[in-house]
Order: sequence, then C-alpha cells, then structure tokens
Amino acid sequence: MENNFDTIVATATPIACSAVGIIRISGNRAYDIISTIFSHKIKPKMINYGYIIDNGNKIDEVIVLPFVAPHSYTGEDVIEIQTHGSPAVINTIIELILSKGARMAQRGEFTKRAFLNHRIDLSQAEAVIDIINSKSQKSAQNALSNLEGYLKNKILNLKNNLIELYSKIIASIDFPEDVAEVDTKTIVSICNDKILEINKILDNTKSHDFIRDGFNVCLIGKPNVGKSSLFNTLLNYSRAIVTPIEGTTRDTIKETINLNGYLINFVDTAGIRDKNVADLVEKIGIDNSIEAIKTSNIVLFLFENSINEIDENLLKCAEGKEKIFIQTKYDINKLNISNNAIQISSITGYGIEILKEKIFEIIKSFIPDDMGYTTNKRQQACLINAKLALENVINTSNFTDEPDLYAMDLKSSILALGEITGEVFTDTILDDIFSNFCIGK
Ligand SMILES: Nc1nc2c(ncn2[C@@H]2O[C@H](COP(=O)(O)OP(=O)(O)OP(=O)(O)O)[C@@H](O)[C@H]2O)c(=O)[nH]1
Ligand SMILES: [Mg+2]
Repeated sequence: MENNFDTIVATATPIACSAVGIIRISGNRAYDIISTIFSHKIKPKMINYGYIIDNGNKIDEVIVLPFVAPHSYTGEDVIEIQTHGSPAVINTIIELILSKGARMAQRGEFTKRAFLNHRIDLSQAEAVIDIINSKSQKSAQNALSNLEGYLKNKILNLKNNLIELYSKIIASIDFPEDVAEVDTKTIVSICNDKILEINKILDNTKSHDFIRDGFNVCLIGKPNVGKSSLFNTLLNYSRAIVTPIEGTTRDTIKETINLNGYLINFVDTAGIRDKNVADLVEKIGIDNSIEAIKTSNIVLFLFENSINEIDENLLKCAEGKEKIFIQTKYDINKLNISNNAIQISSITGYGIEILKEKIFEIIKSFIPDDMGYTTNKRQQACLINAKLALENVINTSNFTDEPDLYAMDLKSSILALGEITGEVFTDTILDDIFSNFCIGK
C-alpha cells in the first residue's frame, strides 16, 4: 500500500431504526481503536462476537469483522462493526471511535481510498455509485460488469495500442539512427481503427442513458379516450384522476415502473382537442402534452372508434417516434381495427399484457445485444476528447509528415482515455465523482 492516510469512520447503513447497523473504520489505526473499545481480543480475518465497551459500560452487543490490508475494500486495515440498528447506539459508537482518534469519513471516501490505493480504477469506482443508484436490474447489471472491469479493459486496450504507436514515434524522433520512422499511412490507419472503436462505444451512449434514466413512454389521444385509465392500469395503482368528463387531466403526470428489468417513465398527458375550444388551463396542458411527445422515446397513441382529423394532427407531432396504436375500451367497442392497433380494456385488463410485450419489444430494439456495460457523461466526454485528438492526427497528416506533430495529439488522446480509468486525474475530477457518493461508501 503506497498511501498512508488517517483513519476514518462512518456508518455504511442509513441511521434509522433497523435490524442491523454497520459502522466501518478504515486506516492504519483501525485495529488500535477497535482494541480499546471491544470486550475481547480481536482475531483478524475472523468473525468476532462481543461488546463495545466505554469506560467499563457495555454499549451494544456486536459482531466485528476485521479485514487486513491490502485485502479489504479500501486496501487498508478495515474494521466493520455490526451493531443493532438503533440510531442512538450507532451514534454513540461513532462518537467513541472519533474520541479514539478517527475522523468522520467524507462522501465516498472509502471508495476514493480504494481507488487511490489501486484496488480499483476510476471507472470501477464510478460503477460502485452506479450500482447504489441503479433503479433497475439492467442498470445494476451493467454497473456490476463495469465494476468487474468491462469498461476498464475496453479503454486499456484502446490506450495500449496508442501508447505503443506513440512510443515508436518518440523513439524514432529521439534515436533517428537506430529506430525507423513510423510511416504516416500506418499512423493514419491505426488512428482510424481507434476512432471506429471509440465511435462504437459512443454509438451506444444513447442506450446507456436509457438504461440509467429509463425510457420515456407517453400516452396521447383525444380527451376521454382512456389515457389516465391505461396509465393507472400500467402502474398498477390509481395515480391519475379518472372521470367521464372530457379534459379531466390538465397536466402531464410522470411515473416510473420497472418492466422486465428496464425502467419505463410513463407520462400521462392532457387530452388534445381543438385549441379554440379549450380554456387557458387546457391550452397550457395541450402545450405540455406536445412537449412530452417531443421528449418521449415511445408514443402510445390511444383512440376509441376511429382516427379523425384531430388525431391526424396529433400524430403529426409524433412524427419520427416509435408509436403503438391502441384502441381503447374494448369491453364496449369490439370493433375490428385494421392499422395494427392493440385492443385493450383498462376495465377488464384485456390486451394489457400484449401491450407490455410490445413496449418491451421496442425497448429491446433500442439496446444492442452485446451491451453489457454503461458509460456516464464524464466518460463520454473523455471519449469524445480522445477521438477529436485522433482526428487531429489524421488532419495533420494531410499537410505534413512531421512525426512530432502527430505525437502531441496522440499524447492528448492517450491522456483523455487515461482520465476514464483514472491514471490521469485532478482533485477536481475526484471531488466531482466522489461528492456523488453517500457517506460510508
Ligand atoms: N368501459 C370502459 N370505460 C373506460 C375504459 N377506459 C376508460 N374508461 C372510462 O372512460 C372515461 C375517461 O377515462 P380517462 O382515463 O379519464 O380518459 P382520459 O383519456 O385520461 O381523459 P382526459 O384526461 O380527459 O384526456 C372514464 O369514465 C373511464 O372510466 C375502458 O377500458 N372501458
Ligand atoms: Mg386523463
């Protein structure tokens, strides 16, 4: 272990009444501190049962798990204390540990230490926060594969090829007699290959955003067609007001569900009819509905019996969007519809499963089969910078074949990739990343 940080403490579980509370201590004084407050002699790498004691008074019956550096989450000596989950008990034990010389950990400081102690790279540290924040199985799975090094290995591969090329160019500049110059064609061809690889990752970023933030699916149609009823049926509870009065829904309502491991943000909208007959509130509602259509990935277009001129105008707003046509109130409107509409009834549940399958089918078409990882905005920005630098190399090759001119941009590209994995970092980058963590992680 290279770094010698002070000893930190925090709860790893929320301070709330619960079955168990976990307190973590990390740093080179972790063992000394636990030895002064635990009822028994600590056996490293064993499950230790006993009491936390302060001045001879028992504070709680606990289990202590001692990890020995470097085989711990942070790469340092780590003590985990499992207490009863009482906020009073947890706070008292933390106060006691602080009085023995530890200090409160900052947000994400345990994971930051894991990074600074080379236990994980920066993309893996970011995967930890992604797992904690993930709201769907799919985003948790992808974050887990990043934690296991999927993105890291992709980036390292890219970077190593560029480092090899950069080293050859530098060697040929420094030792022109001994090392042959790398010809421009080879340089351009390698840069082109790497740009393609980066593009492949960037092409998927839209899908990465979908997986992290969910797919927006909005329900549109004339007033009274049954949008809010379907919205409630899809959510499985009565979220939106339903009445037989046209124009019941005045504003857009957004709620999220988990469908087969993917997040879906359903948006119920105000029914759209001729603006001339709508009052001021309804007009604003209609504008909001149109806005919701713009930001949606899938549009559920609801109609009752047939599609008229108002519907046609509404459909124009959804041009270019994935659409599912839905004929509503099938229990009372058993008509044959030709345009591939799914017939549903929110009252009887008829057709709802088929509709969900259809939504899922479209979602799957947004996600490439081999996409077992995600990138975040910071990583995407680094990839774009790496790509721009490689494009500069290619542009430069059009008017010169001075190798040192290529070398500068190649180095920028390597550094940009290094920012993803954290070989290159600044305090600001680390602060930005770890301030998103919770205390105790
Ligand atoms: N029989 C039957 N009635 C339905 C069905 N779905 C909705 N309704 C009724 O149709 C009326 C309007 O339903 P809503 O869900 O409020 O319609 P909406 O499209 O949200 O209407 P606005 O908010 O005004 O745009 C209510 O009386 C519902 O009970 C259905 O599947 N079958
Ligand atoms: Mg409604």
